[in-house]
Amino acid sequence: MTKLRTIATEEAFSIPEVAEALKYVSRGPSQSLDKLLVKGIYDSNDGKGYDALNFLDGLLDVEGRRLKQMDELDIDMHLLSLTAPGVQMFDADTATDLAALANDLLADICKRHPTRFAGLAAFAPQSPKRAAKEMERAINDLKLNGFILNSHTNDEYLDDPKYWPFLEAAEALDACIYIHPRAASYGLKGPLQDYGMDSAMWGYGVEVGTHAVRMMTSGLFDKFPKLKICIGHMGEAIPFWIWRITFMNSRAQEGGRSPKTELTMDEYFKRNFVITTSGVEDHLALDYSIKKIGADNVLWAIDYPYQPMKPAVEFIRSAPLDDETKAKVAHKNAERIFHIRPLD
Ligand code: 1WB
Ligand code: MN
Repeated sequence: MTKLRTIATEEAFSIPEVAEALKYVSRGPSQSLDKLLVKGIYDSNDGKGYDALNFLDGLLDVEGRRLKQMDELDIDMHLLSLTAPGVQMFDADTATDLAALANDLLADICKRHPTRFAGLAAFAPQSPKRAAKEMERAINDLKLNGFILNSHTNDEYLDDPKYWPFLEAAEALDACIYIHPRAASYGLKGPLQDYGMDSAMWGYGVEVGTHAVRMMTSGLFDKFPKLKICIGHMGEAIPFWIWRITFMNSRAQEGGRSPKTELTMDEYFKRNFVITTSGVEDHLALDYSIKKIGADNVLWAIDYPYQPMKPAVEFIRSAPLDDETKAKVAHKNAERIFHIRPLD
């Protein structure tokens, strides 16, 4: 058997300018639930960072230890994205400028290592028209591979028409938007504030799952039928819920509580979404997701540096899948969705 190409699709990085700006956000008056995590990573005084795992070093270092570890573990590629909350906690001008800077630096990394790094471009949803322009620049000039969005912006979601200028741009560019979690929006955060539930343990999935269901139920995908959205963490539990979402949505439509849509919810989920395995190293969940939404719709990811590389690559290599299915999950779907050049 030929060697399995591995393209990891939810791999976080940052730049010093964004890290510095987030430090000031963590000291400011925002009521955002993200402050718990942002303070831990960007403004910790023990020099070690959040949970003593030193995520900040892992985020800022791309071409050094990260690449070396990729070599050691035979991981071909990281698809990099500016880590959550991205630029979405800044004012519109700062966010627009920092997104462009991060995209320039990301494009440089990808150009230096074209077979090892690809990248998702950041953009500032706070300024939708400028975001659309940055998207065009990121794809046409910088040759980046898609976009990263960290769920809500100022507690608002993509079904809000104010954001449609950049959804139109992404659709026209045939570039997928990866919706990564951040902490739950203001209205959703109440019971998630205790016991560490704000973060990846639970709150992140509730936030992005809610975002994705809003997009489907609002009828957004009738407006943007070719828009592709990627969500991580084995689809933020939606594959497991999709039968019930579909059934109950059709009842809500009949009762006039949900807008009429051209397709059913499960049809939108299969047509407009792909999912990644980030942070869910569970063969049973992988098998179920492939059977439920199709082998073309599931992509492998690590979630570095929040998850270690080694168990994630062992997870995909040892997955009980036939060779063709495994190749799709490990690299072929990523090549198709994110326009990454296949190996000759
Ligand atoms: C963690 C996980 C933190 C993720 C993150 O900060 C992200 C964590 C942005 O485990 O604390 C993630 O992407 O799963
Ligand atoms: Mn992640």
